[in-house]
Amino acid sequence: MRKTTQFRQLLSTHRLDCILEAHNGLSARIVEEAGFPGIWASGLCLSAQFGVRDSNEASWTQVLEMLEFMSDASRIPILLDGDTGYGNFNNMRRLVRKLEQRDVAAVCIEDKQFPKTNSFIDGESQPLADVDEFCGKIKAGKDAQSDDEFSIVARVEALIAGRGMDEALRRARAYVEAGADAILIHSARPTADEVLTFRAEFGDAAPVVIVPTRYHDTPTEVFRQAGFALAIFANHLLRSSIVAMQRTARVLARTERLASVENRIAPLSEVFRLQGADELKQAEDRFLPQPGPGARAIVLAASRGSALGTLTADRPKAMVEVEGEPILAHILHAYRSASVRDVTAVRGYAKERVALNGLKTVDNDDFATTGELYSLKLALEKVEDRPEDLFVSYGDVLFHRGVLDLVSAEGDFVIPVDTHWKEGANLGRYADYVACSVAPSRRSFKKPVKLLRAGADVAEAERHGEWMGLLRVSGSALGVLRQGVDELLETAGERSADLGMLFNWLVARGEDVRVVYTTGSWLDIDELRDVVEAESFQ
Ligand code: SPV
Ligand code: MG
Repeated sequence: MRKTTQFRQLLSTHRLDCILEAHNGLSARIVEEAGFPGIWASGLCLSAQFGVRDSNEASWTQVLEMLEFMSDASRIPILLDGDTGYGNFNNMRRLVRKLEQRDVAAVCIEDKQFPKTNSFIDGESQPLADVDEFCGKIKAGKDAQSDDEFSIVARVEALIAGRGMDEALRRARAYVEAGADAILIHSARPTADEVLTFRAEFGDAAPVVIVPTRYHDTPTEVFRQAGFALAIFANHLLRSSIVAMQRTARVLARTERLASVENRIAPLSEVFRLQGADELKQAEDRFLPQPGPGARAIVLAASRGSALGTLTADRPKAMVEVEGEPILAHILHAYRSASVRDVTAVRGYAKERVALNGLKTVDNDDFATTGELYSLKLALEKVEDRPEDLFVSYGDVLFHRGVLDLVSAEGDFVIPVDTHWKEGANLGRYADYVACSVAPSRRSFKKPVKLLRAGADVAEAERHGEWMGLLRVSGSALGVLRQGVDELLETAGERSADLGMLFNWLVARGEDVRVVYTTGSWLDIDELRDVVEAESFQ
C-alpha cells in the first residue's frame, strides 16, 4: 500500500493512532521497528539534531535531504512538520512536489509567520498568519499534489497565541473549507481541557490531530474516547538520546575507560543490523563476481626472535611493529594485494598476541622444542588438497607483492633467489644459500634455472644466491610436499628439520625446484638494525 494511503487510513479510522517523532534515517527505522504506524518528522528535532534552533535556521532543502534518508529507511508513512511551508503559497507548492518525489505521505503547516519559532518558546508573542493568506497556501498545496492521497494537515496555533477557542474554531473551519485533510490543534497547557473542548465543539468536519507534549499526564485513552484521529509523540526519541549521550560522554570523560560504558550502549552488531548490513551481504553474494577459493599461504611465525631483545619480550618477532603495523600485517597486505586471501599463521611464542583481522591461525604449542617443518606440518593438516597454489613464507620476512608474481613462473616448486647474496654475507649473518643449474647472468632469465642444493653450508664458490624465504607449491604437488615434511621430521627430527632440508630432499627425489633470480624487494628481519631498515622498506 502507498505511504500516502497508509497515512490517510491513520487519519480516517475512528480508532486513535499514535505516531512518534524521528529526525534521521536511524531513528525512523527505530520508530518503525517499535511498531508505530507512522513517523512525525519533527521540525524541533530535525533542527536540534543539526544543533540549531527551531526557527527555520536549517534550510528547507536541508530538511528535505534528511527526509530522503528517513523515507528510504522506513516503510511507514512520514508526516513532515513543514513549519509555515517555508514561505508563501508558491514555496508551499514546490514543497509538496518535492515531498511527493521523496515518498513523504503528508505535510503539516502551521498558521504562523516565517521565520517561526517553537510554540513552547514565548508562544503568546508569535504573530499568527492571516487566515486568507493561510487558506491560499493550503489550496496551493492541494493543487500541487499529484497523488490524490497526499495529505495536508493544517495546524491551528490560536490557543498557543492566546487568541481563544472561538478564534481557533473559526480558523480550523476556514482551513477545512480551503481543503485541509485534517486539523492539528496545538495547546501548551498542562492539561487536556483546551483540546478536549475544541474536539467537542469542532465536531467531525475533519480528523483532529493533537500533540500532547505538555499535557502528557492525560491517559491516551481519554483522547481515544474523545474521538481524536492522531496523537503525535513529538520529541521523545531526541530527548531520550540526549540523556543517553550526555551520560556516556560524562562517564567517558571522567573514567577514560571504554569498559565503563560498554555494557550500557548498543553493541556494534546492533548498529550494523539497523543499517541493514545483512542485506548488503546478500546482495554482494548475488551481484559481485564470486572469487574462487584461490591460492593460500602459510606463514611460519612461531618463534620469538630473541635477537630483537626487549622488542620481543611480550610478542613474537612477527608482531613487532614496523611503520606502525606488525610485520605480519605487512606480510598479510602483500598476500592480499596478490589476491591470496586465505592466510594461516603458525603461532607459538606469545601466541595470544598473534591476531589480525582475517588471519587464520594454527598453534604450535611445542614451538620451543620444534622447528620450521614441524610448524609447517601442523599448518598443512589444515590445508585442503585442491588445485590452487600454496605459498609458504616466514613471519619475519617482508617482501613486495611483485615477488609473488615472480614465483608464479611455471613449476611445482618455485623459489625466489636474491643474487646479491654477498651483502648479507658481509654482514656475517645466517643465510640459506643456493647452488643452481645456471649461474645468474643477463641471459639466465631465458633458461629454466633449477635448484641443486640449499643451505647455510653451500660453499662460497658454489653460491649463486640467497633464498628469499618464500616458496610456491602448486596444488598438484601438495602430496609430495606433505611426504617430504613427514619423512624429514622422522629422519632429521622435529627440532632440526627446516625448509632448506626440504628443498634438498625434493632435489634428491628428482623434483624440479625452479629458481627465479631477482634482487632486493625483500627483507629478512633478524636483528634490531633490520627493524630500523624495515621502516624504509617500501
Ligand atoms: C515539532 O515537533 O517541531 C512541533 C511540535 O512542531 S512542537 O514542538 O510542540 O511545536
Ligand atoms: Mg515544529
